[in-house]
Amino acid sequence: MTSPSTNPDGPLRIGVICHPTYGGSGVVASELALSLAEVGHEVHLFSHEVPPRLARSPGRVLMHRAQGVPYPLFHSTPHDLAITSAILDVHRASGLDILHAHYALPHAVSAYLARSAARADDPARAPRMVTTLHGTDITLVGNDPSYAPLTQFVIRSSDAVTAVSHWLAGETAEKFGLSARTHCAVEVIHNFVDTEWFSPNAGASRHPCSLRTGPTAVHVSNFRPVKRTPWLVRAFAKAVGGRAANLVLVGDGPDQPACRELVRELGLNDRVTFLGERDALPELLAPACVFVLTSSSESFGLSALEAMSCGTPVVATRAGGVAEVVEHGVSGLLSDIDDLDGFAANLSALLFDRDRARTMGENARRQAVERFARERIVERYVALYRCVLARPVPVS
Ligand code: GMT
Repeated sequence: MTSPSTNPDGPLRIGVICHPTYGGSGVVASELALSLAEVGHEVHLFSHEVPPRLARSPGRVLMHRAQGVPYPLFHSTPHDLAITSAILDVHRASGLDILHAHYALPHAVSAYLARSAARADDPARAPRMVTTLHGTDITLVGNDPSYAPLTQFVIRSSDAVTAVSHWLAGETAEKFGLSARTHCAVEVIHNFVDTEWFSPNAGASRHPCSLRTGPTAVHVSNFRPVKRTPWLVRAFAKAVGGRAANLVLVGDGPDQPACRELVRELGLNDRVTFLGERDALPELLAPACVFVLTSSSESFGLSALEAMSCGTPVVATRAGGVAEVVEHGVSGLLSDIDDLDGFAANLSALLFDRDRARTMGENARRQAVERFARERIVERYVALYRCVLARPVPVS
């Protein structure tokens, strides 16, 4: 493969670093890696496990599962150091042009270390470092005093920084004191969806609620407190008020036991289904009447976009960047974060007015295709990589 210095439009060698857990940042990173490989770039993905979206695909991404070795002196095995070593190994063997870290911690730290080591070997060959901020790496974890100085340092040290929404870019600038004058500006590149895979035609025959009466709402998340799934169960109970309707909860995480208990308490056992973690998302999203999201903070809401792409309208709280994805009154209905009555009224409106839900679902699909289709957004990342590579080699 020729280097970008000899062919500025040629294929790039890209290292993507991400979390392998069920969660938006790992999904975006895996889908991006697969899309980049599909158009001819050489893509390496570094993580301590194979991310589920990569595992289900035959795409030509070179997976490096770096786990490190346990040692009695370590409290826990430092995967991030093993990942850094794996990146360096690949770079020394075949050369990497770009390291793309998804979620600031610890991946931007690994990218920074690998870039520093590569610069010590040969500054002209060292990869450039792009960091994509996803959400809680800025709003909760990265901003915690125990990590904030390092988060700020790696963001400022990146060759380019992107955020998945304007809202998150604003939060980053405010919390970490970035100024376009002294540091690279945070570029907003919204998340994307594969509109062919997440399609309104995704099979409905085996949907878990196909044997039940009444319309169905679906929610997908990792059940962390920020998703407020118990709040969702309460809002659902209020929205249906004893009428026949169903709630399907997909995913797993810390708040799932509390949700199960609440469902029992509210007598909703026949109406709420816990499916756990699933890969067959289009088949679960497309037949639903409405997708629900009740987060207290949400930088983008990838699962809402995937539902929209399936032609399913969204009822959500107006948290963070959600309003950049869901247009109130057009592709769904939004309410204030603590307005349980408002959320329940919106949910009730779309569950029990099929014509309104259908119209909003059609709008949602159209907006997903027009604004968030995979190909166009992936091109923006490639343009950013090329822009970063066109800059002179840094002196230090
Ligand atoms: O930041 C997180 O909470 C983790 C991350 C993930 O890996 O699930 O989610 C964030 O990144 C997604 C992909 O960019 C966004 O769609 C989610 O809105 C965002 N989550 C939050 O902001 C809570």
